[in-house]
Amino acid sequence: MFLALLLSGAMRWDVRRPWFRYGDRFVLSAGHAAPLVYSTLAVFNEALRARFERTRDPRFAFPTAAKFALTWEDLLGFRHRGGLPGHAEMAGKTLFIKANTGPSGHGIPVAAGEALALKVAGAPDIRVFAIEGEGGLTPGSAHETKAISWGLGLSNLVFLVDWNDFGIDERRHSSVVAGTPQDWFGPYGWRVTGTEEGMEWSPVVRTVLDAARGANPGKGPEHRLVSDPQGARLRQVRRPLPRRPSQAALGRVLGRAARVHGSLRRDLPGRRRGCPGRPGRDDGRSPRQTTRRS
Ligand SMILES: Cc1ncc(C[n+]2csc(CCOP(=O)(O)OP(=O)(O)O)c2C)c(N)n1
Repeated sequence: MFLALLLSGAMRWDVRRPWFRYGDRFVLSAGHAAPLVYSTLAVFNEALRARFERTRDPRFAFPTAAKFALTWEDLLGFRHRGGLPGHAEMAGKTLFIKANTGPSGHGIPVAAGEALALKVAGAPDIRVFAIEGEGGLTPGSAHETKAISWGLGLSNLVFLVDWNDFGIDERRHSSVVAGTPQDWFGPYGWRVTGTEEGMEWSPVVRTVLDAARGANPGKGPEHRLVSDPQGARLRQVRRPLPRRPSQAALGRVLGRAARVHGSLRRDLPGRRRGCPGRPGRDDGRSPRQTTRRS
């Protein structure tokens, strides 16, 4: 879903210029998925870097000497002091993410606030895309935001939900998040679209494009204040819960991962203590400033 959003053209953005003023905004409401965003940016940036090295074409060069480009070296500092934080900051190499989100559901009000600010600023064509899991829809603030978004006519807000019936617990999410996306968004006046084939590229791209650019009839000027925010749901095909690995198997996998991680970090040129890719240093602020939690 995240890749479909970035690569389908649904969202206007530029990996080289995350500060791009007229670009669409991205809020990772499912803040726990920060590693997904980090690694995706690293892959894109690596592709750019390789292309530039091959062609020397300035279109593929990082502006500002790659100061804001998150690369694979930065991934090795994930959750290490001074490195990429567990919940992303809108700073340094993660300017792409427009808010620090950690607690489930807390990105929804932020995304709505950003959408409102853009409307008030006279830039309603700039969209705000937020991604959340269905587990993040349970806080009261999510309900209040759904209601006020409709009242404020935030047609520039697109909320993507990875409705996979799965969280961090052993039981299915549907045991606490009953109903469907339509049940959760429809009564609040949101337009709900989606696909059951959440693991298939084409249906997901179609859904994301429809959510971002499909008809939104309530948007006419006469209904400005009550136009429908656009919502999308993406529902993965139901899968059986994965079998829980034994402690021994888990230990083996984690041990192997730690060894690979350790050797990669050791091999980095010019590394002493701490970790590479310090976003805080890059934007001229101390690591303490940039790793502060909200
Ligand atoms: C308020 C709050 N409580 C608990 C957590 C811990 N937590 C991290 S991820 C997660 C499950 C999220 O499930 P879902 O939103 O469905 O996302 P998915 O697992 O599908 O990515 C929980 C409960 C949290 N981040 N915030």
